Formats: sequence, C-alpha cells, structure tokens
Amino acid sequence: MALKFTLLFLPLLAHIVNTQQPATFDIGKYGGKPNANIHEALSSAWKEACAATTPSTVVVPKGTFLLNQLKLVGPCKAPIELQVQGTIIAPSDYTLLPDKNEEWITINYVDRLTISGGGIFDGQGKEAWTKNDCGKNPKCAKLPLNLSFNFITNSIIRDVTTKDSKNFHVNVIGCKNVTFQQFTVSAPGDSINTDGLHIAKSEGINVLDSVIKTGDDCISIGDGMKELHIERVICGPGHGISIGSLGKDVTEEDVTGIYVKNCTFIGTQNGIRVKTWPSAPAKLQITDLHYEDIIMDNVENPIVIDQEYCPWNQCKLDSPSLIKISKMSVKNIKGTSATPVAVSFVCSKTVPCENVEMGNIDLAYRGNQGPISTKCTNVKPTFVGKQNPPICANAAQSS
Ligand SMILES: *[C@@H]1O[C@H](CO)[C@@H](O)[C@H](O)[C@H]1NC(C)=O
Ligand SMILES: *[C@@H]1O[C@H](CO)[C@@H](O)[C@H](O)[C@H]1NC(C)=O
Ligand SMILES: CC(=O)N[C@H]1CO[C@H](CO)[C@@H](O)[C@@H]1O
Repeated sequence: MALKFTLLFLPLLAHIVNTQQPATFDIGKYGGKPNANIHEALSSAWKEACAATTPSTVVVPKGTFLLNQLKLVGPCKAPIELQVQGTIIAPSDYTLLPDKNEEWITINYVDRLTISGGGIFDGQGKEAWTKNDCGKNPKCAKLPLNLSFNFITNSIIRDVTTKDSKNFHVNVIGCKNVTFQQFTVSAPGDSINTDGLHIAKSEGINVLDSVIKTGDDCISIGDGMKELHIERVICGPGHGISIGSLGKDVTEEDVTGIYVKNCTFIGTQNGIRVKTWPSAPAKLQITDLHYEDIIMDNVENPIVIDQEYCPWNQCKLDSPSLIKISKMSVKNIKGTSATPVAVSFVCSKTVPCENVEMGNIDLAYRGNQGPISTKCTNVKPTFVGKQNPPICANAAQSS
C-alpha cells in the first residue's frame, strides 16, 4: 500500500523537486566564450536571473574568461547565486578598465546572494603594483580593487579565490549578515596595498575557514563595523588582522564587537593590531574586541595597539589620538615572535585604553636582539593564567 502510494505520487514529487531547483543562466547561452571578454554575456545572464521570481543561478563554467569590468546590481526578485567554476581574468593594464572610478567587479544592493563554484577572480595586479606609491604619496593614482560588495544582505560567499588584485582584494561596505567561507585570497607578500578583505560600515559579517596570503593587511576593519566574527582564518604573508587606521575623518563611526578566534598567523608583520592616528579629529569608541585561541608563528609584532600610528611621518605626534579603546580581551595566544617586543600597547594619553584583559599568553622569542619584552603606555591590563612574557612588567609604564 505504502509502495503503491509512493509510486503513484512519484511523478508529482519529482515535479515539485524540479520546480524548486534554481533556474540556470549559463553565460554560454548569452554568448560568453572562453578567452573572450564576457562582460556582455555575464551582464545579460545576471539581468535575466535577477528578474526571475524563483531562485536562479548564473553560471560561469570551467575555463578561462576575460572581463574588463562589471557591475552587478540588485535588488533581485528572488535568491540568486553566482557560480564561478572557471577563472575570470582582469586586463593586466588597469588603464584599460572602461571606468577608472569603478572597481573591477562591483556587486551592489543584493539580498540573498550566494557566490560559489570553486573558481578564481584573477586581478592580474603585477603591473599595477609597480605603479603604486600610495603608502608614501597621498596624491597617488587610485588603483581599482578586485571585488567590491556594497549593501549586500543575508548572503554567502564561499569557495572562491581572489588572486593578485591590483589594490585591496575585497571591499565590503554597508553589508549586513554576510558570510565569507572557504574564501581564499592570494597575492605575493611584496605586493602593495593588496589588503585581503577590507570591511567597514557593516554589521554581522563572518569570515570563516579562510586562507589569506597578501602584501598588506589580511583583514582590515574600518569604521562603523559592528559584530564581525573571524574564525579559523590562516593569515600570511601579510600584515595581520587590523582595526584601522582610524581617526582621520571626523564622520567616522564606532567599531564594536570584533571577535577573532582560532586563527593562525604565519610569518606576518603583525598578528592582531589596532591603529589610530594622532593629531586626528575623530572621537570614536573602539570597544568589545575579543581575541582568543590564536597561534603566532614567527610574527614580527604579535599583539599591537598603536595609537601613534603615523607611517612615513605623515602626521605630528604632539596631540594624542582621541579614540577610546576599551573592553579588549586577549586570551590563549601561543607561538613565536620574530622580534623581542611581543606585545606593544601604545595607548592615547588623552583617552587611555581601559578594561584590557590578558589571559594565557605564551610567546617565545628565539632571536639574538635581547630578551622578549612588552611595551605599555597609557594602559593597565589585568591578567589571568600564563604570562609569558610578563605583560607590562619590564616596560616603562608612562601612564
Ligand atoms: C543571514 O543570512 C543567511 C544566508 O542567506 C540566512 O540563512 C539567515 O537566515 C540570515 N539571518 C538572518 C538573521 O536574517
Ligand atoms: C580552536 O582552538 C582551541 C585552542 O587552541 C583548540 O582546542 C580547538 O581545537 C580549535 N578549534 C578548531 C576548530 O580549530
Ligand atoms: C578605484 C577605487 O574605487 N578605489 C577604492 C578602493 O578602495 C579604497 C578603500 O576602500 C578606496 O579608498 C578607493 O577609492
């Protein structure tokens, strides 16, 4: 009886399952061909998929495709997936991007977006890096980023690689509830300003199970960030996971709820870092920062608060940062420091750091530039558990 029933309804069941399968919009159907510019094909496929009232999938199949520039815009009528199975390559000469003020690929105003497929976004940045002097020259030519996500909500970006971006790899602005998972960023350690993920003015962002190799910050966190969870991320080469630099713009918003857990830093310039500019107008709060279960493998500056951040002498140190850093916990940190100063807390004289808690710090320095030490100004951390090196003990406390 049960079998008969099932058999009877099997066609109907299959039909139901079928209608629930997302409709597929393969760029091949829109004239997208390997080794040719897929701008038109991908734009057309997206437009139709985005207008569909049931879930849809735009597919970039296996193979190598060229793309000069692309902007994908929502809102879409139903959930939409961009499945990149192949490699999408940017022009190596950035002056060939049609609109110099736009990123290479921009995705704006989409709800329930999934990006997946195991493919690669190749920004071909080698040529652009040689022209980038933005670290030293404030009037430098702006280089395009690899991927820019603006006002994306309830979305997942997983299992894709962004490689050799000309500038920041991924910019995330104005997003809410977005998860990056098994996301790979890959650029050489000497590439300039190639931050892995730059995330700002967003809420509820997760970066999980990802590997970030780059020439600048693995993850840089800008102003207005709330509830960022970074877990099981491996960073290196690169400059670590940084909040800031903040303070320069008086309209900047507070940063709250940053959680970094189970991460590994390999040969990076910094591990965890907060940096703010002195002689800068913004009076923000950076609060609720939690770093836990972190391995430092030969990291130059494992734990850093730098409220006198002033690279290339771009500023004066005489008036302290007005940004208040508070409720910070740093627990279960082990491994090696590549320089003697394993912990450096340089807080603001005007608004000293408050409620800094350290627990189970176990770092070693094996070089010959003196004993391992810590540097602390305008901060009085509390401790639990292991303290290796003793935090703020052998340092001049000038608070
Ligand atoms: C966040 O986004 C995910 C992925 O789209 C979704 O499953 C989840 O329901 C969203 N959470 C909230 C609170 O909306
Ligand atoms: C996270 O770190 C803790 C402490 O080092 C470890 O016991 C745990 O296995 C880690 N979890 C994962 C998923 O890596
Ligand atoms: C070309 C371009 O829009 N570049 C942007 C890259 O991202 C940085 C940081 O978010 C912006 O400052 C640039 O304007």
